[in-house]
Amino acid sequence: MAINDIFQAVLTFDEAKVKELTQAEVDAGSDIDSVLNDGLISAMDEVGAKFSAGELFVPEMLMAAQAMKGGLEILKPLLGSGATESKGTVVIGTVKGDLHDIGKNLVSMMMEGAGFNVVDLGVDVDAEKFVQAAKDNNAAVVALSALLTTTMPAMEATVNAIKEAGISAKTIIGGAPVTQAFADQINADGYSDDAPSAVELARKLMAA
Ligand code: B12
Repeated sequence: MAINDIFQAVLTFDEAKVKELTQAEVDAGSDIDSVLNDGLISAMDEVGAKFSAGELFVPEMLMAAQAMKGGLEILKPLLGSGATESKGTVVIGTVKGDLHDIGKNLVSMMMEGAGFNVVDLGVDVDAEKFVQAAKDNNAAVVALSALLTTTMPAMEATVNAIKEAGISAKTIIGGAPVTQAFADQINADGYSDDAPSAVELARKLMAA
């Protein structure tokens, strides 16, 4: 019941309530996996479904992600202690020369909401930094964002650098000017056009 209240609080973008209810579950010794999966993650899945159905838009998705993050911050210390298993590591960043980060942050938050360990490298990230971070963190997925047509070549350079370094992580790309055709052209492993479908893509690639 209380876990369903967490789910509802995320869907009503009530960060204070999400934090309060999550803390109460932790204090009561509830199963952390259940708080995470049935409360926070399933709420973000619902948000993703509503976004795809055109019932919610980017501002609401950001608010829900922010609320979910409030709960996640409380669970994080417990998650790292082996109380529950991470679903894999995603290294994410906006490529070199590009400073746009709103979409990237949204993808990052949804990935966290889905239970992945997310290493966010920020903006203006060069290929070497992606390669190093993928190695250091044993990444399952490397996610690249670009909002400028002029920085799309940096995506190609990064995908190539990752493959040349022999890193097995799957590369996924996105951002307003990016398309599936471009992903195919540069041999990226996947493309998606919004944050919820980026989560689905990461899940699919990790399962493969
Ligand atoms: C906000 C904004 C800015 C802000 C950025 C603030 C910030 N912190 O990000 C500021 C003002 C700084 C800015 C600067 C510039 N901008 Co600007 N900016 C925008 C704007 C209006 C919105 C972008 C945005 O945040 N959208 C909302 C998010 C949620 O959407 P999104 O990023 O597409 O992300 C979604 C998906 O694409 C996907 N996704 C995103 N990343 C990833 C990654 C993966 C792996 C996956 C799977 C999916 C995925 O999921 C996201 C969530 O659903 C766009 C216009 C537009 N409509 O896109 C122009 C736009 C991108 N900017 C543009 C330009 C030209 C610039 C400047 C060069 C302007 C200038 N002359 O200085 C500079 C460049 C600075 C730089 N070096 O990066 C042009 C680009 C044109 C082009 N063809 O390249 C645009 C298209 C505006 C235009 N119509 O001219 N900009």
